[in-house]
Amino acid sequence: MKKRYSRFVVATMFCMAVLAFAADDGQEKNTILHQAQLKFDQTGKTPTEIKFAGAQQPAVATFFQEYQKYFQISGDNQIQLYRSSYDQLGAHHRHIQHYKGIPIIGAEYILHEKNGAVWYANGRLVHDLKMDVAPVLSEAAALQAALRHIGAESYMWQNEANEAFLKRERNDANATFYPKGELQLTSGRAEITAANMKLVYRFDIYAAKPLGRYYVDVDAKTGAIVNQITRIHDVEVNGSGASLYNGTVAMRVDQVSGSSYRLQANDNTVRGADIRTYNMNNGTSYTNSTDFTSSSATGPWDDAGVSAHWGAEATYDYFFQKHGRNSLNNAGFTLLSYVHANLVGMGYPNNVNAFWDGSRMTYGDGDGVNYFPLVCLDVVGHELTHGVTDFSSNLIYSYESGALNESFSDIFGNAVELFKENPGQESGFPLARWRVGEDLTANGLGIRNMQNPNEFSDPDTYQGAYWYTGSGDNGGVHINSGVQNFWFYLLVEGGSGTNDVGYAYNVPSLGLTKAAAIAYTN
Ligand SMILES: [Ca+2]
Ligand SMILES: [Ca+2]
Ligand SMILES: [Ca+2]
Ligand SMILES: [Zn+2]
Repeated sequence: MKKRYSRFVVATMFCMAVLAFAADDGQEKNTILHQAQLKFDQTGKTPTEIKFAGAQQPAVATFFQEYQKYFQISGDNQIQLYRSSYDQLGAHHRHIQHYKGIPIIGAEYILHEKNGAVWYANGRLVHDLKMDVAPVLSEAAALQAALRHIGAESYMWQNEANEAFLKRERNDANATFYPKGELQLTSGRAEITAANMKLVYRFDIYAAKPLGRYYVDVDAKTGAIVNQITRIHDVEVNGSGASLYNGTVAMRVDQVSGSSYRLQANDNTVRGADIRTYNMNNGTSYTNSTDFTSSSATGPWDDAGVSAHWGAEATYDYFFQKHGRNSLNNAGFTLLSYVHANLVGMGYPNNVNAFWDGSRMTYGDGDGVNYFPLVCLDVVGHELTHGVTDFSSNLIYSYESGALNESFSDIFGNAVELFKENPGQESGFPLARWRVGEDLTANGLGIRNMQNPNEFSDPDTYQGAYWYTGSGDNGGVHINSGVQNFWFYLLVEGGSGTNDVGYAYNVPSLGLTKAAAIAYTN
């Protein structure tokens, strides 16, 4: 088989070609890969792409058995699924190869699945690997080699405040910056081939002075440095700043240089998503927006910028800690906020608005008299929840589905606010907190009231008083939202009465956590 196979290499190197081998050496087994189109890497031995015809598509569960049979991969190799994502093309299952239980950096294969079958697969695995994977060096000795190599004056884990911050933010008493060595196989910067593989300890080393962050791969046999991957562009530190509505708040910021910081966090050490906040400088252009900068991680910062940045962090934390959701799409969607937008210049009647456009949040500054910048916690949470709703349901933004969409944003916007401002509390919240946007209005009344929607001429009863049937406001999405808003208030705080259509109700208080869990899974 090998001989005939090599004749095909030239034909398959740069284009897809159908391979149709006959078994001729007794070794080869019948597999569905015979009917597939394969494209090979430069060695001509490992397939970088495999395409299956309609009737000959394997199941995800059997793909690697077929692959193993076809290429006669030894049983020392295992394939592990580590992430699946879903979009309009179907499912994409990302796998990493392990050899004798140790992951091989960069040896990945992605199975693209539609209707339960794999129609296309791509990536690169390592064939014919034969090596001993018992380390000679201890992890501690390897770490000493890595630290000698970096040679920093001090490291993040040596500072108690940094360690305490990480434990608090991760809600994990064992969280630490102290590097843990992971045994991995890597070819360093060379091609991913069996001949180039080395057994290494990989350390994530975060230096405090001079600031820098690196993956350092130390040869587990010899102690030599195999690779250093700098993460210098992602030097994130603990900062703080004066917010507009919540006093001084803690947040993650990005150190651009020794004396320049900005409102970004892209290193994913504390949160599983990047969070970036930009200044539109009262303009209308996203591309002309600038970083919010400061000469110190602790400010001074633009206070509206701080509120938007910290609010995005708080919303991320709420959905992650309370609902196990990793950002808007549950897959680390980057949270982009644009503050000080000139909404009038963008076609709005005034600057009293904030919106989610499917990709980012945009915040206006209010009118400076009755309305302040729209970056208070329940409004930030409201806008970001539109993103969550976009990714998890098809609540069309008009009429009743739109009113539910709006209401979910009010519900989780206020849940973020209560989670952050009254940590651990389940009920008995200040009535003012059940308003929406109370912090951004000069009179403190906000723009809606979940506890008493009627105050703003919004209904609290389905088809009750103030129920809106017109076509304005996309069919009353910010009006009829009052019904579900009041439902949520009742679930959290409890209450009794008779609704507008004559039904008597008596609802016990479930508390915020249970009520939010019900709303989240609705
Ligand atoms: Ca990142
Ligand atoms: Ca509120
Ligand atoms: Ca009523
Ligand atoms: Zn909204």
